[in-house]
Amino acid sequence: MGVLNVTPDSFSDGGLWFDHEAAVRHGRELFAEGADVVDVGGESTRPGAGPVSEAEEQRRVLPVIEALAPLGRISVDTRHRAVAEAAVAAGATLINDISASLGDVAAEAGVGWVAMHMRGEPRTMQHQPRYDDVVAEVRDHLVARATMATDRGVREVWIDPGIGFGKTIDHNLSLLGHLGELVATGFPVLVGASRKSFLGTITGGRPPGERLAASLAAAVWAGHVGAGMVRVHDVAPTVKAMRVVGQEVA
Ligand code: HH2
Repeated sequence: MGVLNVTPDSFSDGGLWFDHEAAVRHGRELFAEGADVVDVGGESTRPGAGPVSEAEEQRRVLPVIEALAPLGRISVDTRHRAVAEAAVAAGATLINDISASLGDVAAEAGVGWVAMHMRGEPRTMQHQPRYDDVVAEVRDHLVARATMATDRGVREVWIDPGIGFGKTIDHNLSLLGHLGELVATGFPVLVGASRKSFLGTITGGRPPGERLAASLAAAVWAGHVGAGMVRVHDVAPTVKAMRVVGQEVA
């Protein structure tokens, strides 16, 4: 899954694809580089980000989705019902939902759904997040949401631990280290670790543009332990790296 942020303020690529033509060009590149899905988002959810109006979010993403949907599979990265519905009408077939609350929208629209775990909301989620057992709490929350959506008739449900969403570095590392426990639930797992700040911290304070090696390590690890999809900014190198992990041993 390639990331396409049509925002002025995303943490690693804010402003780069805010212009419509630039966004469509980048989406085409992501497909050409080997993305199976391009994830179009119009609201930054980086820690501390404030909300965007639904009208503005739609204005950002809908024309881009319309332009890219004929070229490949589009997901819409939103936590807002009206945006998700309009995005599906514009051609998206997967709702990437960081609030894990739009399962009924996916059911009604007959599209796939990603349920991501987030503790709190973006503006405040990094204020001292606490868990007794982060892996069990995230897993149980996601399985409950995913089961509810399956019962409502959503046929494609992904679960995602929500790396960096209300989590410390240790929480992120525990979730990655125990990703197998999410895989064992039987729901396909999506992981988004690309360029996130814990990778910068671990590698000595690198800014987002210098986190490729760390991002590839996280993607390769996730694929190795059974994640079915990784959400990344750097599609071409990730596709190459994942191809190495995906080789069968004779
Ligand atoms: N992370 C981000 C946004 N959407 N969706 C899923 N399913 N999983 C994730 O880990 C995830 C996500 C945050 O990254 P990004 O879109 O690059 O930044 P921003 O929120 O600043 O636009």
